[in-house]
Amino acid sequence: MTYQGLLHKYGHLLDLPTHTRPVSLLEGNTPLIPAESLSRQLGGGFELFIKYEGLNPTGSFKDRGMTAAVSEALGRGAKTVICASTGNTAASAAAYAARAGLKSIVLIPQGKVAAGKLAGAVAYGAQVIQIDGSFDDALTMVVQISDKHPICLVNSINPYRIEGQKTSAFEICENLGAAPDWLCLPVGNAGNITAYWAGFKQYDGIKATGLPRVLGVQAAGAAPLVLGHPVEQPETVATAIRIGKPARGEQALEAAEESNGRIIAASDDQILDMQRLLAKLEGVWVEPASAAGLAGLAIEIAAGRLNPQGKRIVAICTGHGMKDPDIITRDMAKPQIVAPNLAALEAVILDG
Ligand code: AN7
Repeated sequence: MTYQGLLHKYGHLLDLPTHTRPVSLLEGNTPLIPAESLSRQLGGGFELFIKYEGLNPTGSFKDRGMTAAVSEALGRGAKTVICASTGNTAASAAAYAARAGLKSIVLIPQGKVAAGKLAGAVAYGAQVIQIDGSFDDALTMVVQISDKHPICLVNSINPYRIEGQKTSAFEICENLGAAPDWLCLPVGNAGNITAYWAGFKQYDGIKATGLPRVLGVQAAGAAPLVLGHPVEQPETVATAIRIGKPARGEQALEAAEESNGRIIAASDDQILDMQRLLAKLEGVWVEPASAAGLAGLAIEIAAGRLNPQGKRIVAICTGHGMKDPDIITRDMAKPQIVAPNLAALEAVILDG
């Protein structure tokens, strides 16, 4: 049977109200790509898979939660959805709202949103508002306005977002036949780590697939869950996770503790090194935030704190590299310019 999207496939496992009216872009069903070269580079002796969430319709995992949240909002009779966003949530909310015939409003931190994300929100017809402040300021504002006016909040505070995002855990268990030993993923506002943990627990309850240990990774300049206190001025090249007061921080800490895992920080250099390594070794180009989970894995293996031998590890790569092309191109040398003839081409590509 042809694939009809996440609510069609997994709706019976999600806690959604009966008024929900499915709005889908056939999100989910993303590939779990074996990463043998990267596994070898990290010392070898273990199975590593990349869950490539950048292949969702708007280029990030946010589409899993957004199909659920916008479907519920539409069924309830909402006319407008709103979110604060570092970019990916904005693009996703705008796309699903467009498909549902709803108005979307997105609040983004000024000047800190990757080009591909902002362009997406504009293309899908959102009202885009830049806040002279951080993501955390923007989130406070959308919570306040949706309390006061009939505007539906679609940040991951919205419980249906979490319901939709559980589906990735279900897919991993189905693909592998069991939960992996470790799951590594980036942590920003902490909705995704919360959703994975809930999803793995639920699936284990149904099919006894076991549970992974969870390694959550924040950017060092935006690591409130590692530091144990909010970060007033978060700063990182991984703008998607430039978040100082995660809405679901408590649940993220619980997921780490219950799973016998942990939340750690990776520096911007470690994140960017992993972004390049993944692209060069595996042909998988992700945005910086999406490389954070793998960067954290590399840190833990190198420090001897995580022994991967004989283990099966899944890294969640949350968003596509094309969302943030500037990161790659800003430091590169301009491509060589060659005269339009064979001899000139031979001169630059043949050795000696
Ligand atoms: C690529 O779009 O918060 O821990 O406003 O875009 O569930 O927040 C994005 C977050 C990881 C962190 N990877 O997930 C937003 C936003 C990418 C992201 C995260 C985000 P959460």
